Amino acid sequence: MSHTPVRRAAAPARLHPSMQRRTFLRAVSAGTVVMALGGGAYVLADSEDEERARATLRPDGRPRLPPGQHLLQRLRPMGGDQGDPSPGGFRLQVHGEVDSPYTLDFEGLRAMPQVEQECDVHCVTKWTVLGAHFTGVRVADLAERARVRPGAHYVIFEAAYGYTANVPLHEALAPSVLVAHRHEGTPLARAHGAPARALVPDLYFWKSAKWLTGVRFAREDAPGYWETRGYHNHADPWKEERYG
Ligand SMILES: Nc1nc2c(c(=O)[nH]1)N[C@H]1C(S)=C(S)[C@@H](COP(=O)(O)O)O[C@H]1N2
Ligand SMILES: [Mo]
Repeated sequence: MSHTPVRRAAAPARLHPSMQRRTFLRAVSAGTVVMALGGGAYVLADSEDEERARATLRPDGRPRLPPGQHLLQRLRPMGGDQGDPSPGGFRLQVHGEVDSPYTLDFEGLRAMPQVEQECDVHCVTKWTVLGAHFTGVRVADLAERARVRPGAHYVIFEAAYGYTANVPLHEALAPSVLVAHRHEGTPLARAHGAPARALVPDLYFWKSAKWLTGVRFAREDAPGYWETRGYHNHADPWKEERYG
């Protein structure tokens, strides 16, 4: 893993120390690329965009920008143990508490109904990207094909090197939850989970497992990689469910 919970928690404080935030934003302008101390480039959005996003409501009534979040213009690669990025090597196991388990290769994934969507993503390290574009297959469609049993209550996303993330079934079946393989009009970059990742826009981004290898429907909850390392089991950005 490229960062421990302690380093993750420290990163946003370094970028946006709350007392110095105004000074910080005066010193840079929108589009400025800021190199963080820990490495990695941040592209800052305009602070007026940020205030506007705080004041704007989503169709579900929640603010566009969840509490404590700041805008970035682009996804920031957050690291992780990269799996095989080649579409040829891709296998997605859809299994668990289902009557019809199956495995999809990349062509199989592309043969499922494709959804193109615009959505916002929120990282627990306090950055948000508004209006990101992804293409992929709804977890709801994968579930329907697998004939999920009534006893299933969770989805466990399984990824390379044993990374997992747990999501309550009813939330994983939301239309915005995808197995995504394209981002901003191009195949997913390796750092962002190529060839396919989970996308759960309305929970903190750690739930969106990159280098996805499986979607497991489960009777019992199974806290995953970050959930067993001090992070919240549910991860709702509007409730600031950051730490467990
Ligand atoms: N397999 C895997 N998926 C992962 C991670 C990881 O370490 N391994 N990190 C998570 C975290 S903490 C975040 S914030 C997002 C970051 O996605 P990005 O690198 O595309 O911005 O991926 C999530 N998915
Ligand atoms: Mo994260």
